[in-house]
Amino acid sequence: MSLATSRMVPMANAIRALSMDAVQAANSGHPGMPMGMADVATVLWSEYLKHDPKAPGWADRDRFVLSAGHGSMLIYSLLHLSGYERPTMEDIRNFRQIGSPCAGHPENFLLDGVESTTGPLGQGLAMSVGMAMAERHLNATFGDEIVDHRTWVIAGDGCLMEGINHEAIGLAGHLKLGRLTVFWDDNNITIDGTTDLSTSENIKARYEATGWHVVSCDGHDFDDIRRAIDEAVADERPSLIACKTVIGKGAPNKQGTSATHGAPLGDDEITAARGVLGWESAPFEIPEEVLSDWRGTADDGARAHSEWQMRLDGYAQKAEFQRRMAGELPKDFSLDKYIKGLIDQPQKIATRKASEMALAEINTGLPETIGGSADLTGSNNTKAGGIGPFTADDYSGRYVYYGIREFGMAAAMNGMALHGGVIPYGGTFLVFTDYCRAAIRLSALQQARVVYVMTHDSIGLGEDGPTHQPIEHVQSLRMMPNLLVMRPADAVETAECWDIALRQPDRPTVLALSRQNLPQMRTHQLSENMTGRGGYRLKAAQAARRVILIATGSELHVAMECAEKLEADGIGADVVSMVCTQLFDEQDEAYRADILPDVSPDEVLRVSIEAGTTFGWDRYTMTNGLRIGIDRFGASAPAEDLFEKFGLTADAIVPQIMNKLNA
Ligand SMILES: Cc1ncc(C[n+]2csc(CCOP(=O)(O)OP(=O)(O)O)c2C)c(N)n1
Ligand SMILES: [Mg+2]
Repeated sequence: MSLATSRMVPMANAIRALSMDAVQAANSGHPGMPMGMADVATVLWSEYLKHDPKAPGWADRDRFVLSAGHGSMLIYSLLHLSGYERPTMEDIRNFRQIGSPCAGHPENFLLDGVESTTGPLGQGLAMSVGMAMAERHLNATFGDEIVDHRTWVIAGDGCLMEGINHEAIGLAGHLKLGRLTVFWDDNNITIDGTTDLSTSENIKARYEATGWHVVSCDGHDFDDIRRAIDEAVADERPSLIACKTVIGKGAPNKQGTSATHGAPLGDDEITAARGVLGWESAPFEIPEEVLSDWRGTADDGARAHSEWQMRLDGYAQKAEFQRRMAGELPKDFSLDKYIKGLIDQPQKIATRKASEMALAEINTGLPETIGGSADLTGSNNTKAGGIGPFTADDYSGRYVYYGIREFGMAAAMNGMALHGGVIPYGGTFLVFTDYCRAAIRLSALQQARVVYVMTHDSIGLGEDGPTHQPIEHVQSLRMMPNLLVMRPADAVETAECWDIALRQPDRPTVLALSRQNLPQMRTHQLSENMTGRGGYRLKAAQAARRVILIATGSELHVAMECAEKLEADGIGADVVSMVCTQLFDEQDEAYRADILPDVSPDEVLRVSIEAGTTFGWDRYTMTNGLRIGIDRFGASAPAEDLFEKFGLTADAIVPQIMNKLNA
């Protein structure tokens, strides 16, 4: 139901007032964008957005993504005004201060109703593509009665200028995600000034060329905004609504300029804006009738929610739907039997192949997985278990052909994971984690369960050479908070890694997998998922222990060969498989001290072996230890020749250990 313009104006001005006052109080923040988009947001939130502020987690709610995350006061205002429990006015007063959920940029884990963490421009829009994909997939799985919602995005010039925009809209256009609508805050302003400083692009033509429906409106005219949204909703393509707006609208001397983008307006300008807007309330006070109009807008959503709840209650698959939306694995899901089969019949295979075999089990046992690859399906071995393609004609498919869009894939997977109901995984070459990195960082920050299947994890990929051979990648990813980086050594560890990754409701995992075949190191049953310990002793010293070899992935068998040679000389050597440093670091001190005892290198020498940078391995070898690795770019040659060239063989490593022991 739409209210009279005379009542809509103060509703929008409430957003403007809260935004300029909160930014002023914090002495930092971005008033321009919320003030410019206040009218569009008011129409969207009061008349179109399907949500229930009293039940922010309602599964069939529309998703709203503020891709222009710097305008965070816009969403904080909208949440407060429409009646969410948080943010309270006190939270808004404390905008950008310690402890306030009204952080500088919206963070999904701080506030219900903030669907994704935004701020890195372009990624919000790209994540919304994943949300729209998850919605269509669940719709195809559970039907219109249970899943039928839209994804709305507010994006700025910056979001549309970023390279990821191209990947994201290309995917959305191809997949005909008609329930996705992007409002472009077409204000001609970015930080440096007017957009003609840096772009002459015909954005509407680009979107049209990508299969989008495009419509324009005056972003300060409620009726025109409604008309544009109605057109967007009616069109079966994804829609871009170009909203012509004035940044900082309402600030009489600064509006329309980049001065309003990211700085407080100042007391004088705020006073002048109050005059122009006819806003007489003190800072952080909303007139009762305005608040009441805002709160009333939630009624439709509450009704839709209760009608939906009745449909769900009568739905045969209710429990399964709820399980998936809660992100819980089926109680009987287990890879134990599969792993036991591997132990009974050891396999010498690449870990990418082992991953495919594990995925065949996983995709059969877990209907919620959605796999994919950035055009490397046959190399990443990501299509397994008989899953079919996710296409515009069949959204029930569980395999996404992302095309050569690594960043877009990673961001879309974030959107899917945040949407809920699905567990996304996707592959490319490990070296191209660099292309995904900004999205991997957001997976970690947003606590999203995304599994990155990154194959060709070292010089072991061979002939493609240094452009394709990761050197610094595994180690640099290990630095990222809340990300598990796993480099399994064989088929058993690969299955264990998958099991762990799937059981992380609030963190992503990178699986670093080999192209080349690897012997199976785990040939007897151990009582637990050893990979869960992060690092574990694969072999204990037979002679008196003088050496601990710490290796990962394809170098674990090299470490075992070294240990055999050392033992033959009467030098006892442990071999530790350090599958996941993050999980190892999380073990209690007694466990870590047992695996890596804190004794002097004269007694026990620690040696790391990994076909990548040695940077940082002193964390486990200590300064006096020995670090075997590759501190230069790789080379193009058959893998075996490269391992020899770079000294990653037992014959090359053992003499170095002997030297060190005898020094
Ligand atoms: C990836 C990325 N690069 C740079 C920034 C810093 N930044 C924040 S807002 C902004 C300008 C964005 O312009 P626009 O989207 O038009 O926002 P408006 O000024 O209209 O609010 C920039 C460069 C960022 N947040 N993310
Ligand atoms: Mg702009």
